Amino acid sequence: MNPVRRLLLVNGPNLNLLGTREPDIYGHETLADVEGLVSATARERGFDVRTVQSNHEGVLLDAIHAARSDCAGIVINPGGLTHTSVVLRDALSGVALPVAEVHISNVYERESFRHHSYVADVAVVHVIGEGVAGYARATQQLLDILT
Ligand code: CA2
Repeated sequence: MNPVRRLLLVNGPNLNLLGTREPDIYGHETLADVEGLVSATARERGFDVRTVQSNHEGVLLDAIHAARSDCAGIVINPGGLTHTSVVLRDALSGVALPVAEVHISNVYERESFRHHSYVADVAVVHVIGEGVAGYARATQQLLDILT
């Protein structure tokens, strides 16, 4: 078992807008609520959580690279980068940590350009379309693998 008891929570572009617009798709909870939920879920299992949200791809890549030295796994909602970003996928596969992919909405019931994820096959956990609560389930499933 990895002795490191920390997770990295990554939220991609535009997720800082959670709770402010499009509540019919993304609900009323804010990014702070998401970060609090994941932190509380992890704390119950003795893990702490480092959070990052950015609208800049390189910032996300740097945070993922840094996790290699002091995190045991990554919970990520890559936002729209899910459907476009080979470099994000390469960063996740490069650090070789277990990854949980979360989407608040059911991307498979939305536009066809949301049906493909570059992250899906480098993730070991996938929670799609369960709202913000899906972050807690993804965290639990990742911790089940790690502990
Ligand atoms: O359902 C998800 O969690 C998504 O990752 C959210 C992304 C979208 O591009 C993916 O296809 C699915 C978009 C995040 C934008 O979040 C907003 C939240 C509130 C208001 C506006 C945007």
